[in-house]
Amino acid sequence: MPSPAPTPPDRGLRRSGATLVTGAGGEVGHGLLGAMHAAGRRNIVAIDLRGFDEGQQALCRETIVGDICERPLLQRLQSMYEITEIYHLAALLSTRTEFTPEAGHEINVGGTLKLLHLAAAQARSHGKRVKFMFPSSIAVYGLSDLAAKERAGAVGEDEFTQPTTMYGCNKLYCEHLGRYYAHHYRQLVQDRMDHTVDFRGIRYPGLISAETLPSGGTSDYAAEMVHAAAEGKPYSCFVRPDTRIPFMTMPGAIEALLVLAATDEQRLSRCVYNVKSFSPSAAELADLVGEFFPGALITFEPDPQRQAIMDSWPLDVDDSAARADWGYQPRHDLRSAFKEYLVPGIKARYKTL
Ligand code: AKB
Repeated sequence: MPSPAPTPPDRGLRRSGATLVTGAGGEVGHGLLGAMHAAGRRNIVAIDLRGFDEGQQALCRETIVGDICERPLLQRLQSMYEITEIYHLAALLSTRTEFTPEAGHEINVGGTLKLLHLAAAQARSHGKRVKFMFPSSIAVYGLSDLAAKERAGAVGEDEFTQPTTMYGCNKLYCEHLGRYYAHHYRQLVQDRMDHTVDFRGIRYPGLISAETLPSGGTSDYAAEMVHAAAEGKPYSCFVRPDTRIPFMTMPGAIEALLVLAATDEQRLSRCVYNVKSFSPSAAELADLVGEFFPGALITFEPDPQRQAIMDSWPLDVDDSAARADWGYQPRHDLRSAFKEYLVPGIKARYKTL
């Protein structure tokens, strides 16, 4: 369904100030809209290919069901709003992208490029820099085999960036695109406006949400395990019990994004940061699920292809730069993630006693 033709602004009317959130109906978007509204923000324009429920609509100035790759939609945003912040969450995750790599590239890279261009055009039209918040991923890392993964331990932002998935390639390239728009965009033209975009990214580990079900990620086994237990359903885990990668809870992920966004740019030594909270094995996750949901029935039937992706992602990440530059602190450790967030949240969602 093509978006409506752009509505030209009336003469004399100013465009409304706005923060744009793409992929707002997804896992991160769901929590981000709530956190922004709770913080008193009333200028959110939310876009998603999927519809929005009434609760989400109540949190936003406007909700738009549309494709960020469609030019008419981008032109309408340009004519209607003075956008000073963009949270670009729209993406096809690692597992889903492997079935349609070219489509994944179109969405993940094409969409990001169009939004970076919108940010630069907005900055030139209203004269203020546009803050562009970008959720990158541990998928940008590629360890050659399990021995290399063990040896590497907690990897730093500039190590092992040889992704083995299209999604990881997309995220890594978009980090470079963001850096280009922030520091080198149109560097040879005379009428260049310096630094139109303030690009900031976080390389998220696996994310576990109590409020939403994961969709299309290779790290989804952690959240799927917990949700299945809460519904009283058996769960067949698609990775080995010894599989270990970094994770964090959704509230921790959203808090980190908002803290980074609010940090004075002078304090930042880099565009993109690692963050993490805990790095459990799949077996340790299953044990905790069994402790909090005694009837949980979890088995392990590794899918060799998805296991290979997991084995290329790091055991852990070094988040010292985030801690030093903008005071990042994990919101939960593994046990408090279950006790304080996941178990009460998921029991409320499924009304499990
Ligand atoms: C995925 O599993 O693809 C994502 C990610 C780690 O970026 N959740």
